[in-house]
Amino acid sequence: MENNSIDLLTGLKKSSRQIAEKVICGDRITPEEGLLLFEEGEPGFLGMLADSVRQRLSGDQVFYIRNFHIEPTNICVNKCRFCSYSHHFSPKKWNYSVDEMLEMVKKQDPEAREVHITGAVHPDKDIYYFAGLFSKIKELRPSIHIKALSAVEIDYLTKKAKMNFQQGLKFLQSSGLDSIPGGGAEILDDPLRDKICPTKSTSKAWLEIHETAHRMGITSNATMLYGHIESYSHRIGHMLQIRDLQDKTRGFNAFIPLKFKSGNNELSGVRETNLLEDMRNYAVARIFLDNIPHLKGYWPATGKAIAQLSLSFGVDDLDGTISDSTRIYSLAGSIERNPSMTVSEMEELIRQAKRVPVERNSLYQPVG
Ligand code: V47
Ligand code: SF4
Repeated sequence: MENNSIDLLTGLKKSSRQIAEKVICGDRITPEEGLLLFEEGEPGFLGMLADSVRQRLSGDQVFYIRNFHIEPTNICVNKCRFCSYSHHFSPKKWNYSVDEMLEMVKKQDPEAREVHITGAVHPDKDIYYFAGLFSKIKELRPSIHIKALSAVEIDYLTKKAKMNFQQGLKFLQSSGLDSIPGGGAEILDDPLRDKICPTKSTSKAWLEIHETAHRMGITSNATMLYGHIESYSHRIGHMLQIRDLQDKTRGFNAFIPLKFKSGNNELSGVRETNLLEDMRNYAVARIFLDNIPHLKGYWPATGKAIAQLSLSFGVDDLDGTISDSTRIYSLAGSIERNPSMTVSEMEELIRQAKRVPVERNSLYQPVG
């Protein structure tokens, strides 16, 4: 009999059945096996495997947080080809003052536990400006968790201040920074980065910043921008580097696949991935990244219905209530023009998927 023949009992190829056995036993899959899942995995099969990993890690719980964003500016020294948000492509241009941002904080939900602050890399802003912003936010709302500055922003700010990553992060931490978001990772492959974001931080810098943060007790997330000009091998290579770093530090809270949205940017000619591809991507991420506790379905980017469906493909975290405070995805064509969810809407969406909603803090501890 041929080596990769169909097993009559399961209907699976031998290679797929072997991977399934590994995943169900909690064993790690290899990059080659990850690639095979991307190339040959049928959606129902991938969903079942991803679900077994999610169930092992989170049971029936689906997490969310009361949060909002601040995007200080969209004026950017970079010109990433997939970006619709920066002043190079957006019809709007903004650069808020610290006072304006403090006013935003005052107006936001008093029960919000987290503010996510990230934006473009403005040529005139420095590390002292952000340190001042963070400390003033903490004066206003001492208990709020500040998740701020992607590794790309940290790279720029620390270099400008002639600090190394540890010095820069220590200074920001002492000013109120609590954790760092996962942005700027895109695909951690420099030849590919040269094509889609040529002036952005290197893969090495992104990984070093996260590693340094983790060693200082600052946790973070990791994103992956997929569905543009990358291949499945690029995606696996990206996730392998995240998995390897997580083995060393255990500092990543969540992995966040970000589907490329083609509205109004230099890659607008690229056709967006379809729904099955998006679900395949969530599932393979959940199966491959066995050491990352949470997989986030970022609904302002995907829309609520797709986020709900992703709960059957490994996702156990729906980010948060957002409160109409981010523009990154609406400017790129997301159906969520003014993303906002009430707590009851969020909980209903999770219950409809037969899961248990759990309000969390930024460190994924249940609250409320
Ligand atoms: O790095 C920009 C992506 C990221 C587009 O850590 C695009 O909790 C798709 O990192 N199509 C920034 N994606 C956002 C980000 C993030 C979002 C939500 C939660 C967290 C977290 C982090 O947005 C960028 C880039 O990968 N992005 N333009 C676009 N047209
Ligand atoms: Fe600037 Fe970020 Fe847009 Fe790149 S993705 S151009 S760094 S705002």
